[in-house]
Amino acid sequence: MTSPLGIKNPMSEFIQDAPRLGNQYDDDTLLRSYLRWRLPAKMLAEVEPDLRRLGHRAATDILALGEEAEASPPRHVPYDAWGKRVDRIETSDAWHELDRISATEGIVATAYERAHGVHSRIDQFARLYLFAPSSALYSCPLAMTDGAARFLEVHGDETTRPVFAHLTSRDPRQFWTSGQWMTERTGGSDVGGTSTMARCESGNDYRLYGLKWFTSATTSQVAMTLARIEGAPVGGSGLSVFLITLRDRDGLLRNIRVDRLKDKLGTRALPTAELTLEGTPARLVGGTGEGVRKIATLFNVTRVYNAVAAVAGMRRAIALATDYARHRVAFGKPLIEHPLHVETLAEMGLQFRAAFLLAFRVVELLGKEECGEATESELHLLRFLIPVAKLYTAKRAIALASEVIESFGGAGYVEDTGIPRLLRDAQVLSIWEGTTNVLSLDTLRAMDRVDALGAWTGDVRRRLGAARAADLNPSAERVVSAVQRIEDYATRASRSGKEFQQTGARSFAYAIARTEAATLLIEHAHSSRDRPAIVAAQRWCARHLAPLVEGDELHRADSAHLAESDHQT
Ligand code: MFK
Repeated sequence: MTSPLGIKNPMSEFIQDAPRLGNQYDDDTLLRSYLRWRLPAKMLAEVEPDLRRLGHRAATDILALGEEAEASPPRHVPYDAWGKRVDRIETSDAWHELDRISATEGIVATAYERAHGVHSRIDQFARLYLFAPSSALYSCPLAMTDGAARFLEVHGDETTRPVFAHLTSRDPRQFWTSGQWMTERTGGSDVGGTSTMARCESGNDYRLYGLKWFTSATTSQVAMTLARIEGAPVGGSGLSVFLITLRDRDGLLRNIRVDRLKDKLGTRALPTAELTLEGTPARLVGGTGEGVRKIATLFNVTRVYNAVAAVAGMRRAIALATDYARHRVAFGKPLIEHPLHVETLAEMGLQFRAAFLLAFRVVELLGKEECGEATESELHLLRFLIPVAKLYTAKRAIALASEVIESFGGAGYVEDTGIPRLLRDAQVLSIWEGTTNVLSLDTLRAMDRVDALGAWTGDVRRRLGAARAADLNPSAERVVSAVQRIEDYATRASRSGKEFQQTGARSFAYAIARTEAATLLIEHAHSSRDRPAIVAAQRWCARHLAPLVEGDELHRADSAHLAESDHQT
């Protein structure tokens, strides 16, 4: 370009290259290394072509559909042209196509076919991991569908078997998704306060009356929800679980009014609605009462989805940032040649590795549990590590998305680059399916009646003992010390009472997450003997084993001052 004065300015011709994505399976060295480590070679040879194909689609047609769905958000049509209440939720063609693809790719079905026994969940979650970051959050209905399928598998009967078959089908004409309607106006955390009422019609057939404040994926064919049968006691134990078939043969909602769609920070392609149940027909599943305990079967699956979706989002953000850094020139050379930028990318890579291994650790345990092959100790570990993995990966995904935005400079802050979406969509991960604090307290709950902590410390020590290597031993020693600190802390906390425990619960959950991740990084490095894996284990153990919060009276009083919550009114 030449200025009016005739001076040629080379900088004005500088155009940035948009970041590009390659095959998301081939490019993901950690995923491939992990699968080589954890899967039998024969199984990997069988599933790898599917994963590679999906990795290609995640960077091509699925990515394009996700972008199209994001650009055409859902619309609520309350009335038809003649004034009849219809409550249609219109979604884009791309959203429907993502539904069909998720069926044919077996994103849910693979888990229930169990073609590879205990390893089937690894195969299935690897598919979700590739699909999720391109899918405009179609992973959300799939999470609830999988949770509902597991709930029906455990608690259902012959009348719910056809629904289970739909939820786990690979045939797009047969495939159904399920919603999970737990949140009411009283909040998404305190589910025991549910006020939806269930009136019996006959046998297990009921009608529901109430208001559901957040219902994701309202376009699903069925939904699982909680309600209190008339006369049942207050609290979570007085609730029961119900299956709703949303529409009649004409496609109209069955006594469900859509009050409005939510206007959300992110997840914009996902129809999230407020609904009023006005005598909605519903089927009681799993018997009366103990609804919170029963529906935990469902939300423990969706929490694993959350963890895998979080690490998938981290990996996508890193892929974009790394490609950009290779092309974006500043101060005379590509960003990737600037030592401080490399350091920033390396720290992101380290955070991602730790979070990835933690998420897939619970995937492995879930697979064992579902195949009836988990030991009692592994069942305790699964219960203990699900909230830990969910809360930790969610927080890391948000922090990493923010860092990646910054690594794009101003371009990362501009909507039409698509980069801000990384953060908007990540932010929900620490909110839905249980907030960080609710899940930190759930980690304590998991230790209530069984020695889950003892199961975990024993497991970590045993695994570290089996992963000895000269270049990893100093790291392993640090982890052994961290385990001891956690044990001592837990003893002090339980002697000091509930308030101490609850005050420190978040730091406790983080310490478990980081120590479990450290163990996994060491095991992975020990098995792969791969230089990045060794460095990751060493760096993680040197820097990231977390301090614990002593929640004693003085600490709590000081916190109250800082939080300004000590004002007497
Ligand atoms: C891509 C990823 C997409 C993800 C999909 C997103 C879709 C989002 C749509 C949503 O619905 S978001 C809303 C999600 N809401 C939650 O996740 C609920 C968060 N709140 C909690 O988890 C609370 O901790 C809880 C509601 C469970 C507290 O309720 P209570 O009634 O105070 O619990 P209580 O009395 O401690 O426990 C009742 C029973 O449940 C106990 O068993 P017992 O009856 O035998 O004593 C508990 O042990 C059991 N329980 C609780 N949590 C459990 C559990 N059992 C197993 N696993 C758990 N996690």
